[in-house]
Amino acid sequence: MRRIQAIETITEELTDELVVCNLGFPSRELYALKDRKTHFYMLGSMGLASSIGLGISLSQPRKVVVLDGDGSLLMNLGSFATIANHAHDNYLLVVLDNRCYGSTGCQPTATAKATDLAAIASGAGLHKVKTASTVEGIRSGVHGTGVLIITVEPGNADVPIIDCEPVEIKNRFMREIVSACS
Ligand SMILES: Cc1ncc(C[n+]2csc(CCOP(=O)(O)OP(=O)(O)O)c2C)c(N)n1
Ligand SMILES: [Mg+2]
Repeated sequence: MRRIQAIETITEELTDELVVCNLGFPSRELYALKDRKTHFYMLGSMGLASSIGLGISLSQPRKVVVLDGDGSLLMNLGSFATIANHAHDNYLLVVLDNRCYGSTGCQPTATAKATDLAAIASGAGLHKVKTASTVEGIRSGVHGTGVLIITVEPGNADVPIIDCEPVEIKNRFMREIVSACS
């Protein structure tokens, strides 16, 4: 399955959850498939989606779903330990593992060879770690919490760049959180 099909399956299952999406093509694919005010598209900071999503989940009650990449998560592996020790039951980290830095030319990441993200997550203390590689697995997994690692094929969809200004992405997302809390 290609990453865009995994993202499409996830969007079909989600309703009003807050979504923080990894930079590059994953955000572009999500935006092209389905744009919502509840989506926060990362436009620059590789590796920080899981941490930003965790902070949001701790500050309000709504469920937060993070769509991260293998390469980005590998840049911030300590995030697993922070999630294991601090996340509440409203946080799901989805890792779209295409075994490469897909957005910048598909140079192989460590998961292409020896590194097992699910084992690292468990070792960091996370009890709810699932893996999926099918549409059905994604459909059920995305309703859980903890970590869901989805194996996808390399390849980016032919989708345009996001035509919403970064400040507007931030502002509308913040308004969405505030209105849900008030
Ligand atoms: C700190 C930092 N290093 C490098 C980049 C350039 N960069 C943007 S996206 C990307 C690849 C991301 O790979 P991954 O997280 O696996 O997501 P994928 O595109 O494969 O879905 C890279 C290297 C960046 N934005 N920030
Ligand atoms: Mg990747």
